[in-house]
Amino acid sequence: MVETQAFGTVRGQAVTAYTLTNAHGVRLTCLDYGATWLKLEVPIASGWQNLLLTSPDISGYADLGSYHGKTIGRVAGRIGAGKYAQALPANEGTTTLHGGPHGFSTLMWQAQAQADRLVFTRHITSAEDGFPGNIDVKVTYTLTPSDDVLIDFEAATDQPTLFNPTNHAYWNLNPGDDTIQNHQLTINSSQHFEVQANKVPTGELLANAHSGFDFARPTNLADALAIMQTTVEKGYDDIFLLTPHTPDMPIAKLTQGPRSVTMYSSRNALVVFTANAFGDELNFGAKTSRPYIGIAMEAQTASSAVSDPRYGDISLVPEQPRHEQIKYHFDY
Ligand code: FUC
Repeated sequence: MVETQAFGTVRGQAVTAYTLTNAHGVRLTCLDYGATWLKLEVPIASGWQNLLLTSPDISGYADLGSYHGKTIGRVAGRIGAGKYAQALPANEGTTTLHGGPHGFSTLMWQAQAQADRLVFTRHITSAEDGFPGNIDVKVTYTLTPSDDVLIDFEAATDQPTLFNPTNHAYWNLNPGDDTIQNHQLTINSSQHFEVQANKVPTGELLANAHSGFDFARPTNLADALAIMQTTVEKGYDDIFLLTPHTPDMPIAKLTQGPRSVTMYSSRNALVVFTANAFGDELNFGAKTSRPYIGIAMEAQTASSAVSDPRYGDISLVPEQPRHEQIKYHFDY
């Protein structure tokens, strides 16, 4: 079943929310603006509970700083100045963050709704976002009968370019207004990337063990965040290198009470960001915006891959389309 709802306008263009419902009553809602994941609602005794941080209206999505729910591309994370052979448009000092100032998250996409999937397509020219190559991109959200959400990211190009997309959903599994400090997190990782002051990775790896980065077993986020209070960030904004794994092995699991989200990806990194400095410039409705109100878990290829082939390949070349997938499973 597909329902549509008007969701305001961006730069004069009408934005539409599309909702799919599966046989269990799980509901997935996306916007054509930013190919944004707006809500993931699970059935509970009194109705539905949304597990995502969601702004009540389109004004929340015109803010580009939090990227909540947005599709991120062409390249997730940070590309430091000079790390790529060609100059890229900067939007954080001299760094290109999350696809730069005209990345996927800022664009209107063409939507096509089917019974179990929402398909967003976009032709993006080099002139439009400042990356080399004109690309055709397709982002497909599928809601399965077994309460999985699959996001498929596909792209083709006419010139060599880069493609390392992700989704920037923030989770908060609480029914009420509590932060994610009462959640447990597990990550299939034993190392994370050292970063410079501007958060661009140095290329060096650091061990997770015996530090606030050790999520090898289910770990209370309150305890982990307490350790992180000695850091500048006072929380997580970090790139975890995933342990080599098969596509059917979870890369991460977030749990609160009976509810959990389990993530799968064949890529080698997970960025974890705990909304460390969020304040009242953001509006998440009944969830009061403040530090740790949500946790973003962004599956991707390690951003160091842009200049260091040891960490993967994010190149996109003509005649060789790329396809990446992130899978989320929900228990509730
Ligand atoms: C994550 C972080 C960034 C940024 C963004 C909203 O991806 O790596 O620092 O704050 O989220």
